[in-house]
Amino acid sequence: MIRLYHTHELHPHQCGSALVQPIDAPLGLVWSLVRQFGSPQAYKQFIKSCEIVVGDGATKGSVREISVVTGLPAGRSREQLEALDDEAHVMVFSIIGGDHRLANYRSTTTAHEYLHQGSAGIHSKRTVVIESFVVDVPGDNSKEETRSFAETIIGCNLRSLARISEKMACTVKV
Ligand code: A8S
Repeated sequence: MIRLYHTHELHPHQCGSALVQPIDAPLGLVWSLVRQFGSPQAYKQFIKSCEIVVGDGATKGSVREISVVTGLPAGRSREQLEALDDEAHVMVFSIIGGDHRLANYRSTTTAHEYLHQGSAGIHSKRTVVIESFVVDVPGDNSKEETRSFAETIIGCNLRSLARISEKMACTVKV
């Protein structure tokens, strides 16, 4: 499953990698945040606003226009939903425009549930989210710079997703 969705062929001028985020919350809850193509700001903290400009935000081909918070080397990004599978828990989107340096960016996010065996035989449902990406390396940057830039943003997004999901899971429990 992981090999199927997170193995990408890289052209010589591209880079990419995959990040893994364990979350102490059930898959259904985590997925309900990830799957909202029209509301990435629900957990992505660098996004100021998002508008669906093509489609309904749930079907392949939908396009969103996001604006980014100030302080980043970008203002806007136009992104297309390539796949949203609520059964397999897979979401793929690509960046198709904007005033930033991530050309031909494509990211795949999958979520997987596992049973955590706690002390005293207490079991809880936890989730692992994996996000991988491929992107062109701009001519004046190295692969390493481009990869670490994207990884920094994705890492922040995934930690925020974990924080919010765990908070919501906690609220539901009590
Ligand atoms: C995502 C992942 C990334 C988003 C990047 C890498 C971006 O939204 C930000 C800064 C940029 O310079 C590029 O899942 C862009 O959102 C925060 C505007 C695309």
